Amino acid sequence: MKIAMVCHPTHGGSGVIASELGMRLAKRGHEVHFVSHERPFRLDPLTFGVRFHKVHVSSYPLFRYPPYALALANQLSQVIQDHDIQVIHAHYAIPHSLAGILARNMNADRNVKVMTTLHGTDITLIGTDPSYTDITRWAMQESDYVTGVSDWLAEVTRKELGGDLFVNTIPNAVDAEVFSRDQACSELRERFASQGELLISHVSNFRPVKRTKDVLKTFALAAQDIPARLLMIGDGPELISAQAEARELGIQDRVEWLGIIDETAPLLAGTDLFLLPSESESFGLAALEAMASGLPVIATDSGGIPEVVVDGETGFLSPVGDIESLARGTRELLVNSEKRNQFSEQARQRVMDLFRWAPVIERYEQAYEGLFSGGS
Ligand code: GMT
Repeated sequence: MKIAMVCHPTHGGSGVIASELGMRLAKRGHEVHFVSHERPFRLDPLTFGVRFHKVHVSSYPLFRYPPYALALANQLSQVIQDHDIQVIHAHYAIPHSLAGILARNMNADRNVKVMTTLHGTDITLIGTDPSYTDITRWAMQESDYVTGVSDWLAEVTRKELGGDLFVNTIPNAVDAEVFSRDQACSELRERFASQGELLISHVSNFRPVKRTKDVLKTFALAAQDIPARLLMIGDGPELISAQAEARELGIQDRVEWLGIIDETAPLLAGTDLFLLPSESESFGLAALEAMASGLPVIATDSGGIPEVVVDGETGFLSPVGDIESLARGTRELLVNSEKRNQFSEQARQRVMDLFRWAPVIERYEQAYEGLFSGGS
């Protein structure tokens, strides 16, 4: 098939999923055209069958807000015509799905379909913002097919936008060869932890929804008398206040701020435990990558996280903001290496059973085919 993939190119789970999906579809013989304002960071532009089309947004002085959605729709329309695109697969509702619908309608003489994959904040934050609610609902109704990355997200979407909306869950997946204990780099581990020290990791974009300060508070309480260090991977609006929090908690010497890292796999695999105390996650791709790397995950019992992390089996889940509970689980796995290893194996096994790419790709392929046979 000829597919136009639209996603956010910056660091974030939806761009990762779109890139990994697109490259795999290309390896299976499809022609995949990525359309965005930058090349998505996980997209290898040399992948056979993959093309990247950059969206140019002109900044005319009259435009206080350059109309990216329109430039995207225009570029999509050109790609449809130049490459006989059959499916526009939009990751994230606004503006991608909307631009896809515009481009489809601009080419009404062609049989182009729009599939939208919802990733979470496009519904929970943007879709519930009164400035965007009606247009998000309309974009979902006008999409030819809508998928969501967890049952929780599908349910929330129906609740927020209308009970009659059909949202099929196709979960996220992870490359279990790239994210694997086998990728652990001992030099990297030694750089951050001395002999006998344990390493806890956290990866996010440090936005309020990630509750970055809870990572620090949990670490401070759980590891107050345990030799352990914390690796903070990522960057975002809460970085400065989180660094201030680390100083206030007196743990600044035990925390490494590593900034954005494109390839986290060798680093993650060299750590022992992963923290994700988010306010909400529709899925929690960071947790899935950690589990594939053999890390038990300490997370919150929020959103779609329980569909990924099993409490008492692959990690521990706590109520949002409950630092004592988060710290209790963290501490238990820090002091009990037997349990840590058992959870590590179970985490990896859960990924292998439920979240490998091969079956997920097949489900997307079936959905694409169904768009034309009426049976998706
Ligand atoms: O929230 C983010 O950090 C970015 C956002 C995105 O669009 O990249 O993440 C959402 O999509 C990911 C991939 O499906 C999910 O794993 C994340 O849970 C989801 N984030 C939230 O729901 C907060």
